[in-house]
Amino acid sequence: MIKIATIAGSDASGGAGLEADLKTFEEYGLYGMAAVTVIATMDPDAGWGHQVFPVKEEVLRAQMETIFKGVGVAAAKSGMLGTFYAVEVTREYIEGYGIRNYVLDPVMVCKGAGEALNPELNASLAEKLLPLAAVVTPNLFEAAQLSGLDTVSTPARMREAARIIADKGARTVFVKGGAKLAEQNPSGTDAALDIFFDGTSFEVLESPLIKTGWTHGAGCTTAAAITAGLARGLSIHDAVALAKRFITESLSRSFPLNKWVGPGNPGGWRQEFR
Ligand code: PXL
Repeated sequence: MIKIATIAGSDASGGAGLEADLKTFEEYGLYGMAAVTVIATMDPDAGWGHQVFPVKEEVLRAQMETIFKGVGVAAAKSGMLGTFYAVEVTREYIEGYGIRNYVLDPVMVCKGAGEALNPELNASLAEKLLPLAAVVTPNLFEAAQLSGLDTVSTPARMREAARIIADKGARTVFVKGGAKLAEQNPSGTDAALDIFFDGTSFEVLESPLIKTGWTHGAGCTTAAAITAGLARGLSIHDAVALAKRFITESLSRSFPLNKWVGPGNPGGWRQEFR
């Protein structure tokens, strides 16, 4: 059995965070483990507003010992870290255990939460974790934050951001244009367009745009799928390309949880066989 880990927040609503990661790992036939960094909750009496409760450093470290020292992994990803010590602990274990298959999902906001959670925290994440990442998976907002560009809203800007982010140490960069790019560039957009940069050349990855409002957890699922592909021995490029197919399938079967939110459906493809 191939073992894999996520270092991420728990999303109590189940669609994003480590819940999305573990569901995705399962679909790839892997044994998934999780170190919880924060617990995110949503308030049904306050328009689904998010609250984030960090897990104590001591508790995070104990989980990391269990996973990295106690078991060992073929690959790992990080998602919402939420604190400076979570960034530092992640760096220590990924570096200390020589995890080459490390995917950095630079989670800075929850969808709908609006703005960067904490610019200094994002800077720390960039400094400490980008140099360890086999792949970093920013959306357009995160690509702007990581690159320092004002806005990233066109494929040309996505390329420019990817190059800057690679210069900061990431081995490869996967900038996700997705539905956001299509929304911002409404002329002739039936594609979800993402860009992969391997440090030398760019590749545009396109799939049919799934027109749904229910996209909660799409970023987590994409990064988890890339990590799972790496754990299974795919090249970074092939892991990214397969993850793009996986998220398209997942989103094509997304569904609402309530009036505010709906997740993708990583295991949905199996329903065809039930
Ligand atoms: O989708 C970003 C995200 C990541 N991680 C956790 C979350 C969210 C958004 O809600 O709750 C734990």
